[in-house]
Amino acid sequence: MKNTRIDLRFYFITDDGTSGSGPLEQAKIAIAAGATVVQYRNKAFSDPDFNEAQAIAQMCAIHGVRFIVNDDMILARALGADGVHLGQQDADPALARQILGPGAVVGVSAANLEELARTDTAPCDYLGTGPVFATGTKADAGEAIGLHGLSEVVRRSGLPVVAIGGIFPESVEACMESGADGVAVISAITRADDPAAAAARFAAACGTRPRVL
Ligand code: 3NM
Repeated sequence: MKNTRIDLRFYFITDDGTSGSGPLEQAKIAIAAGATVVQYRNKAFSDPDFNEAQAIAQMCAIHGVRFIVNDDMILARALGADGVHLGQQDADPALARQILGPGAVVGVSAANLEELARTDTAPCDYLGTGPVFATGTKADAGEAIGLHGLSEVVRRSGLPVVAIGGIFPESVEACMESGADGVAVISAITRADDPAAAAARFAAACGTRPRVL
């Protein structure tokens, strides 16, 4: 089975670039606010991070939040994650599907229509596209595609689409109106003066409900 149903509305991604709170604290804030997905993204992953990643996985399981690991299928399996998110330079989606099995969530990034055309979307459950707006969080993110670019990818992909890159609570409605099923966010929460308040504004814009942790 493919195209596992996943509620993409409020897709939080952990930030490994902040000097303040770490991924666990960030994930707690997002889950409490009403995130529907947490992606563990740690490009500088090292052994001591495993316990932290596991704690996030457990928190997601308890609260019915989908837990996705960026790039690393071995880590995803070790953590009992719901699935993986793959960039264009990462493993092939078909391989991920084969390794993780029919019930896993497999997501893939395609920055724009050109990348989408090169992507094997058949084994995937959803597509991440962007940056929709300018972002300082990912150095190699490329040019922003804007809302028009987002709507074109939505129209062509045939998959649920999550918009990523430079998204703030104020831009959620426009992304949804452009056909996105959800928004993925890092810095507008993790680098906000008040991350919990920022996460609550995302939840309100995405139509999700807060949880008691
Ligand atoms: N991927 P922020 S943009 C992780 O375009 C990531 O594929 C992107 O962070 C892509 O919400 C991005 O801080 C960073 O802009 C998103």
